[in-house]
Amino acid sequence: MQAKPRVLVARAVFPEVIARLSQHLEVYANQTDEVWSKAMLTQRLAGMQGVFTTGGDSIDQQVLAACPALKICANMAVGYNNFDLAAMTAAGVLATNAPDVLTETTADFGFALLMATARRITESEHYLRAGLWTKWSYDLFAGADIHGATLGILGMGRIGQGIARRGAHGFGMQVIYHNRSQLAPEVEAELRACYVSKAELLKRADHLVLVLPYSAASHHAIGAPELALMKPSATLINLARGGIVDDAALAQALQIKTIAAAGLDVFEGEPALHPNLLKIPNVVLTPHIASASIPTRLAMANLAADNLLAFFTGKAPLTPLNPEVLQGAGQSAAAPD
Ligand code: 8YV
Repeated sequence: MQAKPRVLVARAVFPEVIARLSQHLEVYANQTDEVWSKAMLTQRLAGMQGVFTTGGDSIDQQVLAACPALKICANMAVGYNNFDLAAMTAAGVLATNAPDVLTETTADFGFALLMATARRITESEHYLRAGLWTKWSYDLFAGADIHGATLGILGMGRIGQGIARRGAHGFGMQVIYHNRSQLAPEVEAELRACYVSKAELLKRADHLVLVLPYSAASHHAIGAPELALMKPSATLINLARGGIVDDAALAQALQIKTIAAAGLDVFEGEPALHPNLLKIPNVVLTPHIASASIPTRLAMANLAADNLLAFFTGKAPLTPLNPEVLQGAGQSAAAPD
């Protein structure tokens, strides 16, 4: 009998997902959820044909060179900046991600973070818990309105569109966006969204939500010069990736009130945070949980597992990022002797 393909699951996941994978694959799980350095991951990947990764597990040229048996990397994330996709394609390694299943949950969270930030929810709760609330005042934690305001969206993919829909249809917001490419007129009409230049977006938005993918091109897309263009009353929400915002420049802008407030779910160098962000009150900080509803995280894990199972049972993976490597997939999926 042919040996089952060996697959490493780099981080702890739902036990039922490990059980599903184990029906067809020899699974090396990390259910104690140790966070491995790249060297440790590389060591554990030796002899593995597949890997189940999360957004923090980097698969680059070095890892690929050290793990020639590797045939597929299935990311439990829609973002895949942890993959060197060109190097994977060159090495004939299939990459898959986990799109769609998290869109609505992430868009919900974008709104939650926007509302918490604009209406100063966490700041006021900290004040109350600290026993500082002694009287009602006309301007106590008075913030910005959401209904009727101008919602700016930078990056108009699936999640951006989910946020636009909520803003336009749920809160009567005027939606403006900037993206690499303009949406089709019928999509713009449905979303009631208007395409503008990046500079106009920065100048006009009352609330600016970042939902663009991270790449060398989007590194520090929001830094001191961009923040300076924004309204002093504006809020900035980063749901996308750390590194898109220059966190040091943002902390400074929040301190001197270049903008009013920010809500951040992702950080440069996370889980570490720029220390200045922890010192200022007008920022809502959450630990990369935008997709973290239980059904959605389960759906993301199952989609990554489905990709692995499809690949190793000779079926078409559901969400390939470099489908060109599937030419000759029959031999790619073969288990070792
Ligand atoms: C994940 C995310 O929670 O899907 C993404 O790109 O950022 C999050 O939904 C995280 O990357 C874990 O894999």
